[in-house]
Amino acid sequence: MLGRVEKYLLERIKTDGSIHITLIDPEKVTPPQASRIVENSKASGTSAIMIGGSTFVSQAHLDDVVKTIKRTVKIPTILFPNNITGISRHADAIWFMSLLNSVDPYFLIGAQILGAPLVKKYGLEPISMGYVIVGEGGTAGIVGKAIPVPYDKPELAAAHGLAGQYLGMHFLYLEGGSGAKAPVPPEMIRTVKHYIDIPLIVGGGIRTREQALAAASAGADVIVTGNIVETGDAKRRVSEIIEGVKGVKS
Ligand code: 1GP
Repeated sequence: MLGRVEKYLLERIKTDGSIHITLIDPEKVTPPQASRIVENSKASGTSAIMIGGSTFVSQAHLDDVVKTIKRTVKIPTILFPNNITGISRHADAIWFMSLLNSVDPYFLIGAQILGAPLVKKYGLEPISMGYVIVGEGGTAGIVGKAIPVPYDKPELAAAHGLAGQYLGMHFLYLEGGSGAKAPVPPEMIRTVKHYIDIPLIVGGGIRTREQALAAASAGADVIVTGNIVETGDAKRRVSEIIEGVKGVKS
């Protein structure tokens, strides 16, 4: 049976075509800053809030950020953990994810084994997701000991995605790395989308309406942006991106 947040995401995708999710990196913001960002993003039409970063954040700070976000907006909060330290009891759901192109079993299944009892104990909704790091990979690629799939090898990314789907994962995330110089190319998105039947999430380096539109038109069901919400004119840029994503049926 599907959980509440997963059902909500699938319904939003069905109705809107492609949707946007705002990523908050708890390492980079104070709770009041997080509150301001999510308020603006919600007003611009973002569908959910993801919370996670690539390095370490204290449990107390993560809890504070999640609690503040929950108080500010009513859309779902989904943890995006890089390790077991990314779990907070205050969120609605957690991407229960495996880094499919990691060479370290810890990021394939080790952290998940350690974290699963906590997910159960906290009553978080686990949403199964295959995570593939592509292109330059950024900090996530280094921390997760991934062998990133080069941007000019779309069929290799598709093979990772298909393997994730056949293993029973419900979503696939193509990650270009936070702050990537170039976002995941539309050609790679198109190829992966052609092979898989599960919803496709794309993020990393998306900064403009055109880039978001290109990703959505190529088949991304969910566009994630993190970095741009931390810039000065975040409100305008996020609403432009959401505008670009809206109504694109892949
Ligand atoms: C990173 O894909 C996300 O995990 C978002 O990337 O911060 O570059 O938007 P940006």
